Amino acid sequence: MLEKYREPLSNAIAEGEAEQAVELTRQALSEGVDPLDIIQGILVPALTQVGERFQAFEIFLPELMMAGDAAAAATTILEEAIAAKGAQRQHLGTIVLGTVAGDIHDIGKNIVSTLLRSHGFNVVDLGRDVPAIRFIEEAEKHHAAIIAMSALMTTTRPAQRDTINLLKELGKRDAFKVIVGGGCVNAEWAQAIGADGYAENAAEAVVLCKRLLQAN
Ligand code: B12
Repeated sequence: MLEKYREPLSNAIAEGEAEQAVELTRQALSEGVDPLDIIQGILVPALTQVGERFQAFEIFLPELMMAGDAAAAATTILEEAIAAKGAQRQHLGTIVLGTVAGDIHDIGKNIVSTLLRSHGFNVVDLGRDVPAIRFIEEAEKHHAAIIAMSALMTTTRPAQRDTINLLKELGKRDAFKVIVGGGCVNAEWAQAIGADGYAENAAEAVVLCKRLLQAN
């Protein structure tokens, strides 16, 4: 069933056809396709390809922005479907989540937020372009167990390290678990900056957060 939507939905995103992307997403969901399969199987590969074409100067910023908007519109529908499926009442702990300073990419961060919520976590979503100090202040304010940072660019990735270093400077490193993710992040980077964990996608982020909280 996913196959049926791969080409039309990928094209709608690549061409920045937001309405069509939303319509196709609704159709796929109504036929019982799993929202996470649409994200991982169609949305992420389509956006990866858009990114590669941008990097190769085959498309330019307006096209990148239109593709981003189309993907964000489809994601909103998918997030609603995920939330409706997993309306859990349990409270597994609080996670403060945001995209780091200087970075406005938030499609992936929003998916992580929705999935964590649907699995019973209380997520305080700080949005995008979040300074290091704000992650810490909000985590303290909300008695969070985990600080989760998304970064999509090699130029903004160091901001994840800045937050960890600031926690150390303030003598608060042990107060929170810190996890990192986003397109330009990997396990080696997470280890190098002293994060407590990394996850490649939203589903793995849920597993990671559950594991980290059990270890407490
Ligand atoms: C869409 C997009 C945009 C949209 C963003 C819209 C939005 N609301 O987010 C717009 C058009 C605004 C945009 C702008 C720019 N972009 Co852009 N963009 C992309 C693109 C094509 C897709 C990103 C995306 O949404 N992927 C899909 C989501 C679902 O994947 P994800 O974010 O990785 O998230 C998943 C996992 O990583 C994980 N995850 C995510 N966060 C977290 C957090 C935690 C804690 C955990 C555990 C897991 C986790 O779970 C998610 C779901 O599975 C990427 C290409 C790429 N390969 O990433 C370029 C890309 C990131 N952009 C790039 C660039 C250069 C820019 C601009 C600088 C362009 C410009 N000249 O202005 C600006 C930056 C502005 C800024 N200050 O941030 C470059 C970055 C290069 C680099 N230096 O590393 C990329 C890689 C394109 C490229 N190949 O050149 N962009």
